[in-house]
Amino acid sequence: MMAGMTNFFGILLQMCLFLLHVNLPASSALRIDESGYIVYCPCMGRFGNQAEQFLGSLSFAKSINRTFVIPPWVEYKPYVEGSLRVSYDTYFQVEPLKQFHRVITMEQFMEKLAPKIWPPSQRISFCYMSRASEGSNCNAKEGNPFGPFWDHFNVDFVGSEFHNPLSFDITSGETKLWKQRYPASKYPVLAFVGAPGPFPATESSLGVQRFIRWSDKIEAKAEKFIKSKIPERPFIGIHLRNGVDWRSACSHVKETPQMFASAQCTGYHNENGLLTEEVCYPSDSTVVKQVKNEVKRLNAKTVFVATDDRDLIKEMSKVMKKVKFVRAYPSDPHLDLAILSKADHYIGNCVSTFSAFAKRYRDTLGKTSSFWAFKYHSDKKNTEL
Ligand code: GFB
Repeated sequence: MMAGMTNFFGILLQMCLFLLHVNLPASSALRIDESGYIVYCPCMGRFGNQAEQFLGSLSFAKSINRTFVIPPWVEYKPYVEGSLRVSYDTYFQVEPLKQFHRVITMEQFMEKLAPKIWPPSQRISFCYMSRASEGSNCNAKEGNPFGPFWDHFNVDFVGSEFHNPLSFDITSGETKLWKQRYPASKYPVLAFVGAPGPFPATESSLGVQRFIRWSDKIEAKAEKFIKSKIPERPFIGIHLRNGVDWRSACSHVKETPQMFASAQCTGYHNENGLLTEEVCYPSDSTVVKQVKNEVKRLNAKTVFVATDDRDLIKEMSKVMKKVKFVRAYPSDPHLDLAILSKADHYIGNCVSTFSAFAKRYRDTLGKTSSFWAFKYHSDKKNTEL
């Protein structure tokens, strides 16, 4: 009797262990990639800027065949000193990225792999050239958000490596040179001071956007908002980038044919049209007129407004009395972007990288977008409209 019971419990235990094994999270079975890893701090700009460089950085990791360590987003909160780090999967899914290339989150990498393949004594920071005013050093931890970023993961660097003249341009044929100069056997981890991807994103990396998908949480939040606040469709989503920082940035437009994300409307060689101050900072009357035209064209019932500052809802309501204008409170950049990416039509700011994220996301869904005040060359048809 006793022996039978022991046997029974033994089998039960084995079954439990088997089930436990089957359900083990992927992280516990992490294999070391002999081709090496790329780690970096997204230390430049806010969300839109970091997203631009994310595209190029992931493309770069793929081109030199190293696993891409997905950094957290660096965020800044009003009236809060320093910076925050928000893990990638707070806003986006990790799984779709794996269809493009081998990836691991930085949190997992630091916890599970760094102790084995990147011990403290081997932590070298990579930069193009010295960033020190005196001596020769990447100074990877100097200033905010640099220091707090690496401190968050308990990383200190014991040396610097200047990778010039090698660049991150994946179209330049330097890929082979990176592999020759930094073989994974000697340099398992390339830890860059900043993103190893250009700003703004180049044409060659735009396709990566297809693999950047909202997390279930953000999706659900956006759907809930649309269901409760936008019951009547079609709805137009608009992005108004009109804070003081933007006004001052736009005053530099006359000095340059391209600025920030402007290639999304002008084309990379201004082949579609010209960048003007009005494109960068459209007047209120331009915004009202353009929204009115689109509302009429689409017979839109609702306009969703995302903005960093003035929503112009009062001004628009005056001339579109039957249209409902809505905005999400409290301000939530990712919720705004997710709603914009679901609108039936979108009007964005051509120069803003924040605007560009919504435009790229929509492109992957086959949805139409247009830009404030942008005039296409007469021989170019706006195929998006
Ligand atoms: O994302 P971002 O680099 O885009 O910076 P730009 C703009 C930030 O402003 C966003 C907030 O990350 C948000 O935090 N923001 C902008 C918004 N629009 C909205 C909105 O509609 N809703 C909400 N909730 N927040 C450039 C930077 O900003 O601005 C440059 O790229 C420079 O580095 C320049 O600082 C002045 O490209 O628009």
